Amino acid sequence: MNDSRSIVILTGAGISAESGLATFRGPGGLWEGHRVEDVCTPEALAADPDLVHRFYDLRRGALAGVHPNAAHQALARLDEAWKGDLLIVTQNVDDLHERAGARRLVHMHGELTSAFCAACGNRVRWPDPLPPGSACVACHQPALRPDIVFFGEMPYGMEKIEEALSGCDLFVSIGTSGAVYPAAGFVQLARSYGADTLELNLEPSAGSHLFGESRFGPATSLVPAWVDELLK
Ligand code: BV8
Repeated sequence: MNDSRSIVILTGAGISAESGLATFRGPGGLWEGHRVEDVCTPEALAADPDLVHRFYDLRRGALAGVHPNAAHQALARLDEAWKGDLLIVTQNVDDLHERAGARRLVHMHGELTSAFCAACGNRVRWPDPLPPGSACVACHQPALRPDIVFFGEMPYGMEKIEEALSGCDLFVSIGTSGAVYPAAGFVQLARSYGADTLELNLEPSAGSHLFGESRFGPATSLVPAWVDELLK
């Protein structure tokens, strides 16, 4: 594949698993026994703000103790070296892609290290615990919430993502179960535009049958090998 061609890469919790961050739907994937679908909703936030804020405080607090792994580092190396268009679309809310050096990156489900004001829409970097009712730095309302896209909310960057998908020659999905939309539908969109499609995952996912090629194994071995292939 010559390096003027355009690549879109979708990542999910599986790319951060070997850094020590639990996935959602795998063994041990429940957060304190909660299914992410039950905690990650506007209704849960309204009904039990302490639970939802604590769920995200726990995960934000875990970031200091984990580091990017060889898969994150390989994607950052590709981002640096690739002369064609390239976009990493992550469903993950951890900061491991950027800590590995990735630049052409979109967090479509939000970020743990950001807070969002439900009153005025202001976004602010927030690396610390975020108690319910924290005051917004812009409008001073006690309306800061985790800057996370909950179920039923519109993912971030969809225009940019759809534009990248419409022009890509290769769509690669790494470490995602294909359980959550619209991310799980990107492979069909890419195929409809004539892109080649590749899945790198620990085991077959809900969408494996939609990919031109699937490779199964841990991301820290599959992703560096794939990037080496691409850059040689
Ligand atoms: C929306 C927040 C519309 C952050 C998350 C169409 C059909 C059906 C349902 C819907 C649909 N369209 C919309 C929906 C509803 C819903 C949805 O998809 N529901 C599902 C459950 C059926 N979607 C939404 O609500 C989305 N919003 O569509 O809005 C709209 C339109 C107009 C106006 C307003 C709204 C919003 C979805 C975002 C929800 N937020 N999380 C957080 O808390 O982290 S979702 C959550 O699941 C995470 O973001 C996570 O990223 C995502 C997907 O999970 P994965 O990343 O895939 O992780 P998982 O554990 O599932 O799988 C890990 C994989 O890794 C496995 O395959 C495993 O084998 C592999 N693996 C493990 N170890 C390794 C590995 N691979 C490699 N190496 C390893 N070592």
